[in-house]
Amino acid sequence: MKNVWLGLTVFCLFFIAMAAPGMAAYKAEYRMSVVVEPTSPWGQGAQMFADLVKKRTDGRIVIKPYFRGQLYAGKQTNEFLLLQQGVADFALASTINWSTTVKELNLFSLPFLFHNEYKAVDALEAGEVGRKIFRILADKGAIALGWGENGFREITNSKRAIHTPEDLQGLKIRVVGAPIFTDIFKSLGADPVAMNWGEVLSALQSGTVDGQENPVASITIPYRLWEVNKYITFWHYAIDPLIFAASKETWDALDRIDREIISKAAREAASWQKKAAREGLTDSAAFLDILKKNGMEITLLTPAQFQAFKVKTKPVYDKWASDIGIDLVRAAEKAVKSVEAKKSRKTRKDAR
Ligand code: X2X
Repeated sequence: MKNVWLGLTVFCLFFIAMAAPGMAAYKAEYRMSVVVEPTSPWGQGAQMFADLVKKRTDGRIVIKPYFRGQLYAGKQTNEFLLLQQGVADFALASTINWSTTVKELNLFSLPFLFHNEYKAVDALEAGEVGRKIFRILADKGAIALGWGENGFREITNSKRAIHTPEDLQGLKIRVVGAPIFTDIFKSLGADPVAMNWGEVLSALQSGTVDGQENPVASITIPYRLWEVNKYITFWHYAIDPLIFAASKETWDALDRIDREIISKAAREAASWQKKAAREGLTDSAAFLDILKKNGMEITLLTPAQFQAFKVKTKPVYDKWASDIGIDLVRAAEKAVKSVEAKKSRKTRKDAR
């Protein structure tokens, strides 16, 4: 009997010793970086992820979203560094804000590449391109857990309706501090001003800038941009995917079961978040109504008008394509073509 007790005690001590390093490494609070307010689908997706993790780990892991970019103190393009350094444990981040550190992410900002083809975006994220991007992120210190979305970025301004590149001449347009955006707006004859999101509303109010570009469901509506900008043009010129991610440092200190719980919660929150961001897409009447009721003047481009913007920005596209990596760009172009081909086959079939 004595030997049995001794054996059990040794076994328990061994077990505690094995478990202790992992347990000891757990933090009382895990910090999650979010650029925007809690009220947008982006913010709500982050909160949903945090809530699911807390519930399913029985409170072992408490993730606190720090909204409005509180963790990076001003410079949103520094967000990836926070994950690399473990200052942020998690993030639900725009690919744009990380694109200055991870150049391949500029793929999604290539002007007019996706042009409203959400299915091509989904196919890319779920396929080899998505996996390659996740591997690149892991090599740089961030474990990607799922794709969310900010949405297609549409342009608003306070001066005039934009139908052609000429309408953009001389307009001061706020852009994120990622150089591809400065290149795009310069090529269109506008005057791009790089600025952090936290400063944009007051800059629009004071007239320091005339306009900005952001998705409707995630930004224009929750931030009530009609209070500062009367005109909006739907031109779907860039898609802005979001990525749920963990700092590698944080990830490595979690045990296997908790990692699985977190991965599953991220996938669920990502799929909810993406759907919410796409709700009532661009041309949906209900959606346009919200903007109209609030006094916005809406411009929808004809295919020929759209083409004029595409032609003007082609040199920027080509310049950035080689920087991003031609294989990634060709794969994206192929995905878009295949979605377009399917669509036109369907249109022909329906017309018969
Ligand atoms: O700064 C922006 O425009 C925003 C909120 O969309 C991003 O974080 C990329």
